[in-house]
Amino acid sequence: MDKDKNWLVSNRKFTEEEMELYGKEILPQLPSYRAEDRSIESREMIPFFKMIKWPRTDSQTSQYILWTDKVWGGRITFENLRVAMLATHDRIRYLQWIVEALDSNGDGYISREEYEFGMDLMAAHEPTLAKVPYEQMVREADLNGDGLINIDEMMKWLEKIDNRIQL
Ligand SMILES: [Ca+2]
Ligand SMILES: [Ca+2]
Repeated sequence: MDKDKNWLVSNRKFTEEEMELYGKEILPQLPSYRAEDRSIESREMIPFFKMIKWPRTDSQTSQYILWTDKVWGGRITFENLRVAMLATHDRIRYLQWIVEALDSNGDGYISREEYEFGMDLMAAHEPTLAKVPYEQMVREADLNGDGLINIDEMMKWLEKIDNRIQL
């Protein structure tokens, strides 16, 4: 398997303690650090990963930056970094994090706009992920038949897709 392709999975497991330490000791050293929401500019993930000695390829890092720019408007908070990094070795946890980030208005449902935006991004880092049209996704994912896709339905559908394309 192409290691670079599978950028979500890492052999390294981060612990909560480690992440707390990075949040306290490392993140505030970055020039763009903002104490009120403990955030940094997306590009400073590059020095951050170097400082914590977590080897990332350029394409991995540029996907994190792209995601941060599109989903969070260019800044990543410590909380988002923490959750994403704790999930790097755990595919299901990572999918959960993606789906929650996809629900950008926080109503618990994935709208057409939220879906299309998210699939574009995922397709960018995962070219083999076939772009499934929204209507088809709803047909496959809408388990309770209400015509809407909630977080749980989206998770289950992505898990299925995940198995189908053998990431
Ligand atoms: Ca939503
Ligand atoms: Ca539904």
